[in-house]
Amino acid sequence: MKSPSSYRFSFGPWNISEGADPFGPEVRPAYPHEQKYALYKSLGFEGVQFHDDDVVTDIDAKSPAQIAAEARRIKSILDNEGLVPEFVAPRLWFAEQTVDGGYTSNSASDRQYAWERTQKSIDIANEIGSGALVLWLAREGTYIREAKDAKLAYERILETINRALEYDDKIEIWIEPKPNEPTDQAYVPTIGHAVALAYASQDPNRVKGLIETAHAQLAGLDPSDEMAFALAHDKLASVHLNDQNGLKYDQDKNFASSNLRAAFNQIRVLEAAGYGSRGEFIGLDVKAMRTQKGVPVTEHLSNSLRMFHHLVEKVRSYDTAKEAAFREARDYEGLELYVMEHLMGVHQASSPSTPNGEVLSAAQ
Ligand code: 3MF
Ligand code: MG
Ligand code: MG
Repeated sequence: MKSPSSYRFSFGPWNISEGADPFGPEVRPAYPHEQKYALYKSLGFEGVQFHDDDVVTDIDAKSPAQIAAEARRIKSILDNEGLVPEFVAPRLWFAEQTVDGGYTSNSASDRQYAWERTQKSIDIANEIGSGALVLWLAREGTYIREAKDAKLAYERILETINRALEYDDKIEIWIEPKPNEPTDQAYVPTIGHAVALAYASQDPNRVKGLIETAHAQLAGLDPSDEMAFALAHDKLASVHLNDQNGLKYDQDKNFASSNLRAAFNQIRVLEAAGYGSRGEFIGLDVKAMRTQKGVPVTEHLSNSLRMFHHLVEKVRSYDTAKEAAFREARDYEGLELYVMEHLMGVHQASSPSTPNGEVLSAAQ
């Protein structure tokens, strides 16, 4: 069993944000992008998740040689700080060419732009020493269903995945599903869709998923079951742990802050599967509260990490023999009470009982 410190943690520079919400302006001055790398280690993180333009600014204006040089410069910063680049994601949801999506746009020139950004992201990943391309398919969806041919859109996403696999014979593609926002409906809303794309691709072993807690919740699904599904197919490459208070805008709240039991269950599932033993990161995708003062604001990251560590302890002190006995007796009322009291730190002598109310010996 791993010690909590044996997990490796990551986040993206966008998580040290200026505090804007979807309807308002920024409320804090920007913390200089390249100074963020110096914060990682002291906050307890060693992995950096990148958008392509976090590595290479003004990416459209730069030649391949300039892109490579810029990426090498960032790599030397990472090396100096002792940081590891986890993945690179083409930030297609910021580009004017992709207002109606990239890979699934009806416009051939938009699709070409999206493909070129994807190639550049793979080139950048290679330069900085990351083996993974993340596709958060943000704008690959529709505001209204009639806007696109959905079947063709699915085919185009698969075609893009295959092109990327062909373009580089080592890169892995990690799909981060999300059901909506910024579109009304996204084409890859759940990990099931992502895993289907993986199997349909020409190299299923190199196509995996990244599950964000809040994205599963926005789809009305349980994040721990989504993770379990990916793990059962050996397709969980990374996670974005965070939280979400019901069906609202994408909140990226602190891990465990709204749904403590669901957070416990995510770690329970990850631990049971040995997640992390092949170097997978525990990634966080959390946003600071708009009201938080100071620059840079980082408490949301350190507090989420702290909750993760506390919950790892809760998972490791959870009595699986007791759980097994409750399951055997099919006493889920008893099991639930045990889980809740365990989470609350209340230690009552709860034991499974038979339908007649006799206490089972296995759990005593
Ligand atoms: C989406 C992501 C990131 C976003 C980031 C934007 C890889 O959930 O994880 O894409 O860029 O969250 O704020
Ligand atoms: Mg989110
Ligand atoms: Mg995310």
